[in-house]
Amino acid sequence: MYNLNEFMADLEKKNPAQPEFIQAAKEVVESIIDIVNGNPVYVKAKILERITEPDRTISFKVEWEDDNGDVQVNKGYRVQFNNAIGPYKGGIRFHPSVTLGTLKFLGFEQTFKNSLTTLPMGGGKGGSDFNPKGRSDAEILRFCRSFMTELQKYIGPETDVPAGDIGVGGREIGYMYGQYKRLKDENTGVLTGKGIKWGGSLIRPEATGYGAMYFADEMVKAKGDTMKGKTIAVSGFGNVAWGACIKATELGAKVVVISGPDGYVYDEKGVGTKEKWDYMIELRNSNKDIVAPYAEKFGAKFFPGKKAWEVKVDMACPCAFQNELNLDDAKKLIANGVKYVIEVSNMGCTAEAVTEFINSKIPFAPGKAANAGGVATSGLEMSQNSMKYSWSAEEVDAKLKTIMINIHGACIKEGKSGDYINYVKGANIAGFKKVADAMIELGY
Ligand code: 2IT
Repeated sequence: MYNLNEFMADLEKKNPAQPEFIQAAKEVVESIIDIVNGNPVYVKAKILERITEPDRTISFKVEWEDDNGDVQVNKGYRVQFNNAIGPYKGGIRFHPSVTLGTLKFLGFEQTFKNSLTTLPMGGGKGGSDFNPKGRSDAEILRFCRSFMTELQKYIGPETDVPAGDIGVGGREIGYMYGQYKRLKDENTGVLTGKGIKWGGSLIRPEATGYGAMYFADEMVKAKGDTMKGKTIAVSGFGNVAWGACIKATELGAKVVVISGPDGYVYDEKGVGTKEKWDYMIELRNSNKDIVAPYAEKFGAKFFPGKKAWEVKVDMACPCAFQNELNLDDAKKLIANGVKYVIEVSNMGCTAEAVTEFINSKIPFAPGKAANAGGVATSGLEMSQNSMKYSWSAEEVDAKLKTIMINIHGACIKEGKSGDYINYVKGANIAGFKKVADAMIELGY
């Protein structure tokens, strides 16, 4: 039988100085420990020790030359967390905050998220402490080439299929895939999030945000409510926030707050138009501040240095970074009458914030359920690559929607108690069971 505190103390001792990994593991272990203790097969199989230990962590050196001719050295990683149900699958993050501990948290989360998609994908994550901000196109190209020269030794279409994440979009996937093809002479689609002309899937760029709003729509319906007229606050201005704003608007809701590192804007006319997003993407691509120029151009109110969570809205959607929404933010949102919280970034809320939402009976969707549409559509890209075929946007979108509805159903099945759906518990139990059962059936 497992004891939560003893197990967590031991895990922390084995993984020192990795607070994000411990946070992610604790949330899952808390949700599943009763199920594990109630099943002697899980206990005998030492399933908790096995599921919290990555299969493999790979660390390598990335050397490249900047535009001044100076040599630069970065750290590169790939964490191959668990391949019980399919090839390792998960994004690559380029951000100065990236450490092995960050990627272990993300790879661990990815394992359960990928299980929830119903597609055969294991969990992995990779990245580098390289900071792409302010770098020229030529520097990005040289960095990506060098990163892939090393990474290609460890990945393959049946082994490990990386994709994008923060700091890695279509351009970076292109440069990395180009180098992979140069070295291997293969057209196996080993990365997802590829360009549409060279093996990518329609809908992949918008899939994470679209999927999150399909999930939100299900949450709202489960309360006998509707998305129509709901006001939403969103943080972030990448592909994920963009997809969420567009789909939320299509569903009849209104995104009134959008935030970036320089503060947030309150735009009572709504953020979700193509013209507004094209402008934000133009600013982002030229490495400029986004929120202040947006406010000026579209006559919205700008709140410099403030977080999006102080505004009265019906729905809060963190779409930027881990732990971006803390206990104080949660209390402000609740005091202002927030009705739903959809975590679209990976572990976007601190553990204390999540507990506050759940104790206040606010429907709260964890990232591993709400943002699973991104990797699910990566799975659909893999299917299309294997078939040497491509589906229409409508076909991919319909499959994505069905997957999100099914994930919501799984959360209800495992997380509903009385009239409250605990989506954290539901997602963790549903994601865990499939991986754990597969591990047991496969032996060790
Ligand atoms: O966090 C995520 O699920 C992603 N960054 C997408 C991973 C993928 O393989 O598409």
